[in-house]
Amino acid sequence: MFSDVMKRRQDEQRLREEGRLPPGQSLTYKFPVLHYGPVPKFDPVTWDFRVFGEVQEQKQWSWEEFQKLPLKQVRMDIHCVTRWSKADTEWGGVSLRHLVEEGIVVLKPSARFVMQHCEYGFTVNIPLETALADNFLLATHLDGAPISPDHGYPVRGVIGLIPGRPELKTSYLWKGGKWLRGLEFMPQDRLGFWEQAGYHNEADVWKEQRVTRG
Ligand SMILES: Nc1nc2c(c(=O)[nH]1)N[C@H]1C(S)=C(S)[C@@H](COP(=O)(O)O)O[C@H]1N2
Ligand SMILES: [Mo]
Repeated sequence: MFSDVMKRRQDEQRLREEGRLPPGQSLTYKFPVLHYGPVPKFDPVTWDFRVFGEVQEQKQWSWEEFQKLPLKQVRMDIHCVTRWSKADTEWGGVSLRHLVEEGIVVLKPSARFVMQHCEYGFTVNIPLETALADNFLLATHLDGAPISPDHGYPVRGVIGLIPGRPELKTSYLWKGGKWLRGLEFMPQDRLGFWEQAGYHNEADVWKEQRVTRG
């Protein structure tokens, strides 16, 4: 409808003025679903979350244990490489930064990159700095409700733009793995699933780092 188009244009204009709409992006009020392969079934009995690689002590949390980790809320705008953006999404979940600060996860000095390991062997790589930033969350909730199955239930990595924090690098949403089952801390970078397929390794939304070979 005409008024919907007008509202979107106004919101886009406002976000642009606030420095919240990266180049080539347009606003949506929906939440599109994008991934490779089927949506996995969740079994709370067999599900676990592993923390391994360059850590002092490996972890293997059951779903019950994972739910007891300290919770954090983060309000972010999310930006998809397919050119839609969604403003003011409220995520709840576990902050890796917080786990490290609390000594729940102790990293070795050699840890420099993180591989997110998801169901079916899907992987996404990010630098440690990105994984430890305030705008990366191991999210279980969106806008107060558990994440829906097609958006990654029960846990997904999510990365977005925190308004007023321009110093934080913002990556496209694909840098958050849905149906996340573990984090591997690595001394060197390795490419994840989409990165091997030609998606840009850095994925900075302001630099429009969408694909490696354009
Ligand atoms: N496990 C898994 N996570 C994934 C993907 C995938 O194929 N498998 N695709 C990524 C891509 S390309 C995008 S754009 C976002 C989309 O997240 P959404 O479906 O919640 O919008 O998920 C990312 N996480
Ligand atoms: Mo994507």
